[in-house]
Amino acid sequence: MAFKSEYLQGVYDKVCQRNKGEEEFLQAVKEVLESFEPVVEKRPDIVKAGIIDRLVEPERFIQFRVPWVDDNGNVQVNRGFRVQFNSAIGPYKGGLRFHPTVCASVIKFLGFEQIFKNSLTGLPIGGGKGGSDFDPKGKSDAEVMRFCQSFMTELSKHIGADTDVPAGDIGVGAREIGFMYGQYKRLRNEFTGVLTGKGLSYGGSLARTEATGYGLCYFTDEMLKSMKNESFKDKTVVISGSGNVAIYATQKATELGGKVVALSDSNGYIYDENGINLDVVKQIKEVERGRIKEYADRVPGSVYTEGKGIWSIKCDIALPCATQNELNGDDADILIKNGVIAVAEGANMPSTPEAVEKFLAAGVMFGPAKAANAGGVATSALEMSQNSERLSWTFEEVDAKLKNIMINIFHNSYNASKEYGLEGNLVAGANIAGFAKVADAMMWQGVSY
Ligand code: NDP
Ligand code: 2IT
Repeated sequence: MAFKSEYLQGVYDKVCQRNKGEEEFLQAVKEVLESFEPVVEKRPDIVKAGIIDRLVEPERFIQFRVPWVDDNGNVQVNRGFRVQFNSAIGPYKGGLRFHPTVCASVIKFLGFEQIFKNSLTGLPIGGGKGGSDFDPKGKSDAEVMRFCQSFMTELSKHIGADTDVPAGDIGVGAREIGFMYGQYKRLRNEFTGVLTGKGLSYGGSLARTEATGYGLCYFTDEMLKSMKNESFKDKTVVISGSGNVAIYATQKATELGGKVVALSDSNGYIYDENGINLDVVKQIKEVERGRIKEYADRVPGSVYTEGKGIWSIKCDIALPCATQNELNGDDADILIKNGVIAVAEGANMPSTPEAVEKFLAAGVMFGPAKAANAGGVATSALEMSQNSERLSWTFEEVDAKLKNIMINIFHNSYNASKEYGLEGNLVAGANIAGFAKVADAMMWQGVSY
């Protein structure tokens, strides 16, 4: 039996039965249920009300066909998804991912995690996620537009500014959000805040682009300070990925005094002992939509290495910002051997359960995704507020709110870990703190879902 509590074992067994073979989803559920061992002991009322039994089953799961025509006139078919996981504390909220690996399991794991993350922000947003197995890489702008229009034609039937508000994730940035917003408006004849991550000229929020990466560093900084009286100053930092989250994490970590020496993509990684030149990265990734390999051709002294292996670079702070399960137990061993003091997750579920266990056992400060990367969705919620008010706040206002939210998330997670006898275990702390508000709202609302 994986669980001490018979009740939790029963819940987990049922999830396994109902979602056979959905590895990522089962992994995410297992981790959360493990954190609930002390909760079910302390709160028989939660068990009796079937809150956890309901929590692991999505309120709604939508899957649809997305047909579109490529530049050669050929018909292509992709698969679209939206999971509306939990609406106890607010409208469903969560990104859309366009990547060939997207499937029901990936969307459900992301939607499930989003429930707790969104609750931790302290803002009124429920959990949702969506996407498609469409690969934007190598597609023309016109192809991306036709795909987005077809995807939104179905999705528009299920979302709305007070119902479900999608945003970006892997493969979905300003370009895709713009095309989808235009199509939603055309179909519904409504100018509302139905998506976040919008362009500034049509309702987007300042600092949303930067928010996840900045928020990750605000969280990490607070964790370093509160737990070990440390900071980013003069620390060597390794960041995986080279997309939205990685770029703005690099920017903030550098501003806070750290030296970021490596970035990666799914093909390989670059190492620059002088510290990453972010202008070059932004030109390659944001302007040219190129590969990280090109950095080494442009910056003398930097080196590109094909393959995984970024975690073999010696560092004090590691920030995985690419994708799920990108850092395994062996990577954790190397990082620990090399003296890493803190790991914080910019990506969703980037560390395998073995890796997390090793970090916690070795006393490495560990910031789990639900807490550490919540700055993106928190700022999305701030975008929703601005849209409702038909106002826009300054960059400084949004950034100050973001920082405050991240500091609160750290302390709420830390305090929950202490309250439940697991001081410093932020995995358990974030899961329990995120769950508290959702459970309370579900209790008050009766058996409605
Ligand atoms: P982007 O599409 O901007 O960048 C994704 C990066 O991750 C790219 O460098 C990409 O490399 C790499 N990557 C993607 N899939 C894989 C894979 N299977 N193996 C190795 N590398 C991969 O996405 P984001 O930066 O927005 O997202 C990164 C992570 O952060 C995701 O886990 C996302 O869920 C999470 N996140 C994002 C938020 C946001 O606001 N954008 C908020 C909170 C979390 P390549 O180009 O080779 O595919
Ligand atoms: O994983 C995430 O939190 C996101 N991709 C951001 C979601 C959002 O609604 O801004």
